Amino acid sequence: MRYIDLRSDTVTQPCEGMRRAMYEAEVGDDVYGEDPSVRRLEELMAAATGKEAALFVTSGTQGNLVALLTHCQRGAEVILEAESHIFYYEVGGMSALGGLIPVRVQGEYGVLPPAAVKAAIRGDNIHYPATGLVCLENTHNRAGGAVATIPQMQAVADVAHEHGLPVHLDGARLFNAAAALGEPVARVASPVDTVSVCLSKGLGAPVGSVLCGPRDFIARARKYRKMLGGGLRQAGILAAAGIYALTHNVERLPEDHANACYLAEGLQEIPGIQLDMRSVQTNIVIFDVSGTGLTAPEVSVRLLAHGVKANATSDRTIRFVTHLNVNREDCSLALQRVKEALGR
Ligand code: TLP
Repeated sequence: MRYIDLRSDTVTQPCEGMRRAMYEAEVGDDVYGEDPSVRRLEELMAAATGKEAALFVTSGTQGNLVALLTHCQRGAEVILEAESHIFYYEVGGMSALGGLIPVRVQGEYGVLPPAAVKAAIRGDNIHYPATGLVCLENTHNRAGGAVATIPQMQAVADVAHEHGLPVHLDGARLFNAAAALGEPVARVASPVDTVSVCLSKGLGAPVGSVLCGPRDFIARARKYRKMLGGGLRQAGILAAAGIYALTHNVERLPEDHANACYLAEGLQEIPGIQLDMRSVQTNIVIFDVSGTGLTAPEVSVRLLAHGVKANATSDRTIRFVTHLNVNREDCSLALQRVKEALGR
């Protein structure tokens, strides 16, 4: 049986053109700053996000951690959305390795309310830890790929900046956000000081993220990347895949969004499944299966037996993610298989 893999947009296979670009990549030792392909990727991403400089890192997790370490002193509080990836899925690295304290603020569809952010900023009191940073996430993973608009991001950034705080954006799927908003990536990133963008999600590269921000910030970040073991040598082989992704896989992102919408519309017709169409804005569909009488992990096992790979994101919810290796036909077949798996 051919599996339809909807676990994540991280599961894509590099195409032949991408593999050829990797094979042919010009390389050098990037710890010496001598890898021309890495430099080119960093220049391209800095330009795309409208930031002065950029740093190629191994993963989204490393990009966020390097950013947090560079922005904050140990013991500082970091304000982030309650269900943010940095809090939920990054192994607590900010606290374990950075000595940083997460301050979770409940968002709506992943969007932080500016007033709640303001209320979470610490005042000047000898007893308090200092607030060091405000983090945003766009698109928001656990909010079902929901998008924050530029004015929504700007409103939070204004509060942070008024209090002298920098703003970091977990932009793992920033290109999806920009595609959904119909805005240039740089405009979407304009409210924030720094942004980490993943190449290995919707863009389809096998490895890598890029952290972008002011030149002096990136110079300091380079040292933290080295500290975390992220100083790679002939990394141009990987950067070449990223350059290929940026030049070939950005314009097709709306296709993934349309496929997610198609999946969502089909899923909500299936008895026992509940879904909030308002959250379906990009390439992620999170749906509640509790009406089937099964738990989400149980449904996930049944789906696998019927040839659909998908992750449970809680006891009640399953996540489908579309990407460049699933087309409309696969989505249609996936819906058929969900019905079979649930005996509908
Ligand atoms: N997300 C992965 C899993 O970790 C859940 C996925 O399959 O969606 N920020 C956001 C918003 C992300 O969704 C992810 C990956 C990351 C950061 C971390 O990126 P990597 O996996 O490259 O460390």
